[in-house]
Amino acid sequence: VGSEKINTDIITLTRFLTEEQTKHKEATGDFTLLCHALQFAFKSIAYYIRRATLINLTGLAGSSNTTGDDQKKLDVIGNDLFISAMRSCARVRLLVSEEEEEAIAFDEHPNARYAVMCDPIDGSSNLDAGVSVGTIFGIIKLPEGAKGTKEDLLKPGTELVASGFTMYGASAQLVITMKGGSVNGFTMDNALGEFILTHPNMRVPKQRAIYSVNEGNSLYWEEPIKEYVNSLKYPQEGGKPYSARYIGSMVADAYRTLLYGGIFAYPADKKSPKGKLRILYECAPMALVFENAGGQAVDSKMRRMLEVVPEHIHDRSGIFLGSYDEVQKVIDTHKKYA
Ligand code: AHM
Ligand code: MG
Repeated sequence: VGSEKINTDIITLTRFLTEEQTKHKEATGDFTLLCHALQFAFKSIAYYIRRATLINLTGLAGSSNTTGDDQKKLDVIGNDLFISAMRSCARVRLLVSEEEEEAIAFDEHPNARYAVMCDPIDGSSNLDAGVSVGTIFGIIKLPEGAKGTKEDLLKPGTELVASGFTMYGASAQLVITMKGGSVNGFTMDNALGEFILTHPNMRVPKQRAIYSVNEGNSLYWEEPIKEYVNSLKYPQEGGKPYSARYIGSMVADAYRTLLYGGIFAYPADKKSPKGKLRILYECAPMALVFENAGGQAVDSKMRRMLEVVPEHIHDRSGIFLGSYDEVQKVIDTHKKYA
């Protein structure tokens, strides 16, 4: 090895969680245990995604989920892995999954204090082409005496104690943030089988000329969105137009936006007046990540995304998130129409 310096003081996710726990005197270790279970779910989903083509897991599973999408075999596996990890850690009372019509109540753990919201494999239309997909999660703490009913879940994102996502890309990248805390990014080291802290205290750049939106929907867009996107493409007085980047996996588009800056949008439109992405397990968890990284996230009515309260667990919303200044431009354009 010679003069090469080897870092022997590696911060794994496990170590990071332990250190976080010791910062909170009142902590019971329940949250840490729950995060360990999450970590296992991410590792195992990452493993199956990597093996998918080899062990014939791509393609449809022959069933439909609540919103009528065709389910992929991997959607089913990811969902099952996630549910079983959450059940077995015995710290989760309620679980909402994109793939399950009803919230799952773990009645065998009546005293568990947490509820988890997740999209086990988001962006799964990309799976067969080997394009990045991800898992999104949000965690809330149930109040003392909560009965563990659906109503306990219909809370705004301001109630999240933690959220984040894992992107299964060239490597598996885990981003996690806690309420009022910083955003930290970990990279899976397959040889060690550990997530390593590689991106401490992530900050989204204040601005960047990149926009990320499915422009195929522009026929259905409302006027303010049309004006805003046009202003990026046809800037005034010789300004440079923005670059377009759209992967079609929210996790991958959001991860790039977090690192490089810019804006990611999935607006509500005439075809989908409520938007496409789900509040509890897509919009709110991402909004907490971006706010804690110094960015902004708003819905199609330009309300702070974290304050939007769903009426049903699978409710959707329009969303704009990313660099502070880029999201501000959307807000300012909408003000002219108010
Ligand atoms: P999914 O949860 O069914 O995978 O759908 C969510 C995905 C997001 O990852 C992505 O941002 C968006 O849907 C892409 O939608 P579209 O194909 O309409 O551009
Ligand atoms: Mg999804």
